Amino acid sequence: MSQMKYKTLTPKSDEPSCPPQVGIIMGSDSDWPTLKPAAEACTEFGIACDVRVVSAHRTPLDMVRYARTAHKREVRVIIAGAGGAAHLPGMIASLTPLPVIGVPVESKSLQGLDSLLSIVQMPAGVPVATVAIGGGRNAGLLAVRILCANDRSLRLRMAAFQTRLAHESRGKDRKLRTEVGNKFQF
Ligand code: RP5
Repeated sequence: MSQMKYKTLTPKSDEPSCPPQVGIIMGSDSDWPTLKPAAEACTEFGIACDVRVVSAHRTPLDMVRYARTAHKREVRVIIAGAGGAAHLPGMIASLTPLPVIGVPVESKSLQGLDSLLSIVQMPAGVPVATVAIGGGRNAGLLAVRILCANDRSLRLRMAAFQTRLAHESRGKDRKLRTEVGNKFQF
């Protein structure tokens, strides 16, 4: 089982510290390896996040308190990861006005298909933006994009990130073409 190394991730920068804008919660500390890339993605963009274990089944009252107070603590996006029955993201979405991103955690018996279906099949009126099974990094990047809507400087950083991603992809294209060349042309 993983160890939670820190409760709040703060960006390494000279910017004045501000309350965490992204709340990252998970059903158990065994979910942390899946959610850690979300925290790292936020940190890459200078977004502080609050990291908590809050269980829909084991600590339901803590879950309610967390969801009801997150927006008052200036959290703007909640990332919720869970595995198996995976009720946490949906229950949080039913209690908060904030956008919720659900991360299905890979389970031992069903490889995360149970988590995915549980998180993604929300009733109309209570949305959860669900990423892929194990998609912690994309959850973090999506949280950053949501914050981009009201933050020009963050938007510029996201655009620079996308340019870098494209550059890396073209590098892979060049490398593959160099290695494989026209071996497969007849
Ligand atoms: C879920 O049960 C958690 O989100 C976790 O993915 C799964 C197993 O939890 P542990 O038994 O590892 O605490 O609630």
